[in-house]
Amino acid sequence: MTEMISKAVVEAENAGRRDALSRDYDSLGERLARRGIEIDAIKKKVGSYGVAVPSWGVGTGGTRFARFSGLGEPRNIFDKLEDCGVIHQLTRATPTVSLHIPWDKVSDLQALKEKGGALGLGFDAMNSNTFSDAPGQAHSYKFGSLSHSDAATRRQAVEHNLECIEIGKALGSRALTVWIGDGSNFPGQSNFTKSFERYLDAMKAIYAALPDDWRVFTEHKMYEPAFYSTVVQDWGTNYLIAQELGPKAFCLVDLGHHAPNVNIEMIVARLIQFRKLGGFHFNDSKYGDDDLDTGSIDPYRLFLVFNELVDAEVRGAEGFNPAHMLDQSHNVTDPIESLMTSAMEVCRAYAQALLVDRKALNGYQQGNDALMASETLKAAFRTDVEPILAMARLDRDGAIAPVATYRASGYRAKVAGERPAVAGGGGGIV
Ligand SMILES: [Mn+2]
Repeated sequence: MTEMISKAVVEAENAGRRDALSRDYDSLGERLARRGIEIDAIKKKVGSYGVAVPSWGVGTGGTRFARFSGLGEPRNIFDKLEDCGVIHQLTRATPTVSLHIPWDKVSDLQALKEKGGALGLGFDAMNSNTFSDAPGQAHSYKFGSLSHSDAATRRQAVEHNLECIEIGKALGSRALTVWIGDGSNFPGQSNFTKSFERYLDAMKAIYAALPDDWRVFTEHKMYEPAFYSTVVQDWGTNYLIAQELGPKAFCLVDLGHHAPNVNIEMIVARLIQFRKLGGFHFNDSKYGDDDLDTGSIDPYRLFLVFNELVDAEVRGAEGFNPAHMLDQSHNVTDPIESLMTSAMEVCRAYAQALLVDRKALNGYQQGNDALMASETLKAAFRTDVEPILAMARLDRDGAIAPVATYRASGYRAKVAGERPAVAGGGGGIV
């Protein structure tokens, strides 16, 4: 196993924090025991939890106005995997990487697979890109891709997705995520019905090429790059797509792809109920996109989403097996630090949701005791579960304090010396 951060640094950083953590863990364990909760059982569940890192997330993101490069940015997918290796080594919460084609396209897939294996990383869902033009492609996606009015352009977009499946098969992936930027900027520019029909026809061709043990996730987004109408704009449209395609098709919920104040946790519950929740892109937003780090704005909403997931897990909801991925843009932070804290925020929401007294909650719901139902959720959310998360990391040779350990390691300065700045390279927001 290749360790990106020297074990000596991790051990030295942990040594100074170990005793305090041990006392904090025991103290929390005592308080949870009073609530009838066994802390080691929660730690075990948190320790086995994983969220995928998007390969594009380790590069610095930007807006349509500008992108301000960071130091030592990864030059290619091999560099990206090394950065992902750092994130997983210190947090022990990100065992897989989600690739993006063509940004991560390489000629030697075996070498890529071996690199992942050496870093202890597997490959999560493949992501296709028909929202921008690759150099030299025959037909432009300026006016759409899978729903384009021109059949040859649609065919090109379908074939790109088939290529993503082939690459994923070679790497051991088991899913394809499709997000398109198709839509319109003017009333009348496109026919809503015809464009959705064309999209469904194209997706059916992709679906037909899926291996038996694969799933396809379609991702909705309310607006941008098209600002008047978007072909796959909301969870209702997304559900229709999954229904039309068949049993291997599921809806992917990107938390930032909804209007402000939309009740995302209820959407999650609906999709679980009708066995079409495929997975998540975790992030946070202040307005209407996936620009901000997971849990940075509204950690309570993240908790409420996980409350629905744990509810489904506990009752053994049929067909419940969502894929968990991060998808966010890092414009002003070191992407490795943002992804580590975001992975930990997801783990935190999961741990808090595991603490919900579901029997009591059910009683309050049955008895229409709105205040106590809310307080039952709040009691779980207010619990500082950090000792559980830190102990779960320590048990698996991770860092008690990942960001401090990362800074102490000097990793960013080291790669800044090895990786000359490059232009482009693909990044931003999906
Ligand atoms: Mn996304």
